[in-house]
This record gives sequence, structure tokens and C-alpha cells, in this order.
Amino acid sequence: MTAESATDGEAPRIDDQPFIDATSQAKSRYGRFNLAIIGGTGVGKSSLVNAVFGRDLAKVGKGLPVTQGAHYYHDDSLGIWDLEGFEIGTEKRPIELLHESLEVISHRPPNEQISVVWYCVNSHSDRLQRPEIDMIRDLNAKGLPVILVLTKVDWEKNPITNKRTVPLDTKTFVDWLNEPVDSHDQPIVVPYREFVLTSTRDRNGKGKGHGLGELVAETLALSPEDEKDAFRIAQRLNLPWKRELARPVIVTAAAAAATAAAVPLPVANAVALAPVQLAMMGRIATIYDLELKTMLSATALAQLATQLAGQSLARGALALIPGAGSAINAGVAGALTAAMGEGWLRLCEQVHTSKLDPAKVADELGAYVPGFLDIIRKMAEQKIAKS
Ligand SMILES: Nc1nc2c(ncn2[C@@H]2O[C@H](COP(=O)(O)OP(=O)(O)OP(=O)(O)O)[C@@H](O)[C@H]2O)c(=O)[nH]1
Ligand SMILES: [Mg+2]
Repeated sequence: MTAESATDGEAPRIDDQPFIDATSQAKSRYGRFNLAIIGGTGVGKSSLVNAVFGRDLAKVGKGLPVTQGAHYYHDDSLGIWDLEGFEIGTEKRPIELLHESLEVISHRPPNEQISVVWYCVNSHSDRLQRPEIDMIRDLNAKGLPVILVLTKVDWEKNPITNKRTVPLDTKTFVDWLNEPVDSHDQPIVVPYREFVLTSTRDRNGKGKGHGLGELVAETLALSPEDEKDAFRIAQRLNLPWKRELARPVIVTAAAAAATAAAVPLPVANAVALAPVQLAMMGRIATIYDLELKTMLSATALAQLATQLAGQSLARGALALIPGAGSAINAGVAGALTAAMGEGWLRLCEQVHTSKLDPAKVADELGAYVPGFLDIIRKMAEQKIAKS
């Protein structure tokens, strides 16, 4: 984005409404992923949520104390049922509290219903206690998939083989999980669906942790089919999942733009493609869980619109580019939209991974999202190279 193109010529008559509409449509289409988290005080629940979702909703504090034992925290893509207060040995039996909470939750709106449960246990315990087993059985009986998350695993790295091994106490727990027995050594069934060993930092409180990739993969696998996309959007560990969601959006928009230009559009009407492109960008932003209203001010959106159409510049300059022609045909419209989508995807990724400050998006647009003229120029170059 150069200063001239924003000021040169008339103000663009482009409506930013498609952008806003597409964002809210995509939000309601993808929906919300709801995770329930159970685990004793200090086992590392908040650290896990932070590591996987990149935010601790509890800290942000829009919490809703639904029952004595259950808090609900949410933003657009993520809801967390924090099922606390199940400390064994408290006044009320944990199982009763759990029953009460699940009963209350079942009467909440559909978009608040639990998809997956992370039952968190400190990996330094040697087995599950009876009340914990009862709770897991209860959750399972209610049709809720439970992932048993062993937290704070202190992996040891063999300096020679570089292989990571779990410490002895965790191994004892894992052995028990593989063949659980009761206190009389009789085999029992603990109906968790998976168990995953995790850490969010090393034993010195440093590093990024381990096992989290497996945790998100298992969570996705156990999520109901129609909530998988919401989980892909809510989580922040796996970028390829987001790209997989965003690419078809680009392909669809490029096809729509090509159709719109099936009868070649005069260059001055490049603006006709803007609704398609803005809608595409709104959808991609949603996939990266970005709040565009805070990223792009009205002025920035207007700048973006100029960038998209480039109409003031295009009018005279096109004639100077050999082979560019004077109309936008289907091929140009499709290529233009696809290039814009890829650029916007990269920009969203940078913001999402905190490599780009959301406040600087407006200034950086030009570096990511190619302008109309850049693409025409490129296509003209290719044409010349071919001939
Ligand atoms: N060594 C190690 N420490 C951890 C790990 N995860 C969390 N901790 C530490 O354990 C403490 C508790 O972590 P939290 O994530 O706050 O635990 P919590 O379950 O949310 O705790 P409450 O909300 O108080 O119930 C903090 O001091 C963390 O730094 C881990 O993987 N390894
Ligand atoms: Mg916490």
C-alpha cells in the first residue's frame, strides 16, 4: 500500500459490508468448540489451555458461575467448562457435584454443550483413585468422550541417543492405565477413550512442553464431526489445519471472481470483484480467529478496498503494460483473487502467531496483499515470456 494510491484519484466507492457479513456468517457457520476440563487444583489445567488455545479464558474473566462446581468461559470459537471443586475429600462428594453440573449444562443452549472432556491428572500419581474412576465412568455413560491427560510429565532425555523417556513414577501410572486393577488387584474397566502424556514446560519451568500435538490430534479425532472445524479454529498449535480450512475458501472465491468476469469487465469496474474478495478475506480472518474490527479500522478497510481495485492507478497505467490488455477477463480475475487470498492468509498467519502486531496490519497490507497492478504486471510478464 503506497500513500499515493490511497490519495490519488477519487475515493473508492467500496462497501466494507461484505467483509463484516462474511466474518459473522463464517463465525456462526463454524460455531464454537466446547471443552470440559476436570482436575485437581494446580495439576496444570490453565497451563494446558494456554498452550493449546493460546489464551486463558478464565483469566480474561468473562466467566459465568453456572453452578457451585462449574464455570463457563467462552469467546467466539471456544467455550470452556471449568469443572472445578472436585477435590477428593471435600464436603460434597465429587460425583454428586459432577452430576449436578452435568444436569445444569444439559439444559444450556446447544452451542454450549460439551464436545470433549480433558480429565487432568498429575502424572506423578501412581494410579487413579476410586472417585476419579467413578467420574470417568459417569462422563462416559453420558456419551462424553474423555481424554485422560497426564500432566507435568518430566521427560528425561538420554544425552547419547537423544531419546526421551518418562520417569519411573509416570511409567508406573502408564503401566497401571494399560492394565488397570482395583485395590484388590482385580482387573477393572476405566472407560477413558485415550490417555496422553503432556507437559507445558520442562522441570525447570522452561521450554514449550511436549505431548501437546498428540493432545490436539486426539481431541480433534474425538470431536463430533460437525464440531471439528470449530476445534481447528479454536486451537492455536496446528497451523496446517487452518491452512487446510482456508485454501478451499480461496479456491471458491477465485472461481466466483472468474465467473463475475466471464464477460470481461472494463478495468474501471475491477471494483465489481471487491465484494467477492472482501468476503473471502473475512472468512479467512475467522479461520485464524482474528477480530477484524480491531485489526482494521474503517480507514484501513477503505485503503484495502483501493488496494484491491487499484482503479485510480489502473486507469492510465494499464495501457503502459505491454500485453495487459484493457479489460479484466476471467483468468485475470481468478488469478487476482487467488493471489490476494494467499497474501491475506499469510498475513493472518503472522498475526495469529504474534509475528505481526495487529495494530500494524494496515501498514503491512501492501507487503502481503498484492495490488491489482502488481498482478496485471506479473501476468503481462508471463505473457511476454511465453511469446
Ligand atoms: N514442571 C511443570 N510445571 C507445570 C506444568 N504445567 C503447569 N505447571 C506449573 O504448575 C502450577 C499450576 O499450574 P496451573 O496451570 O495454574 O494449574 P491449574 O490446574 O490451572 O491450577 P488451579 O486453577 O489453581 O486449579 C504452575 O506453577 C505452573 O507453572 C508442567 O508441565 N511442568
Ligand atoms: Mg487454573
